[in-house]
Amino acid sequence: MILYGSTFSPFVRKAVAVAGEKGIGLEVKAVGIGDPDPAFREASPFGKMPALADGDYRLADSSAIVHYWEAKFPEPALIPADPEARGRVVWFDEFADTLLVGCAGKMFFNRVVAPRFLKRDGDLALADAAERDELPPLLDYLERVIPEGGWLVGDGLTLADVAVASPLVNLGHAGVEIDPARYPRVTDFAERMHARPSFAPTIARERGFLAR
Ligand SMILES: N[C@@H](CCC(=O)N[C@@H](CS)C(=O)NCC(=O)O)C(=O)O
Repeated sequence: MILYGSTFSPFVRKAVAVAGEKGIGLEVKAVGIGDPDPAFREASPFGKMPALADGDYRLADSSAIVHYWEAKFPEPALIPADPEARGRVVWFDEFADTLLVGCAGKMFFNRVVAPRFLKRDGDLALADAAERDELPPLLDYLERVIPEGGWLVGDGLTLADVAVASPLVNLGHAGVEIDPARYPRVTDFAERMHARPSFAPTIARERGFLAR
């Protein structure tokens, strides 16, 4: 099974981590933003990553891919059957993909992607404003909903945890230090999630690349 994308994308990293948690064998084929690779374009009609090729089957969008895997590889379950729990998991996946990535992306794109990958200046004022004004309410919210030492939904790991943990990696790449005194639960959650085998090697590779 081939996943097209770069794990610097929080959506791609989320999919890779879900595959890791489920023990799904994945070949990650690196493609960049706007990549013309025909196989990637066939799997992703609008050129967005990640995209999947599984035999003859093609699918784009991290959430669509995760739901496909959940149906195809039900164990371990990352999307609960219980209606209320499932609704909450979908909420956190959406929260992460829209609000959290939208905010973290302003810092990550302008401080990292633009200068490092696109060889042009980023809008640092926009990044600083996002860190100052947009990020605190999102972290305040997470601090309220993450149970101490626990998971976002129910008693075990779900897609909610993976989806929220992924853009927190991009914040770190963008030089954001989450204050452990103000956000003890978010800090502990991020440390626990990013130490998991489904995240740790990816993060180490990304940090190694950025340190070059
Ligand atoms: N909702 C999509 C979002 C995918 C997405 O926007 N990926 C970005 C990278 S972080 C991308 O491919 N951007 C390239 C573009 O918009 O052309 C998902 O969950 O996969």
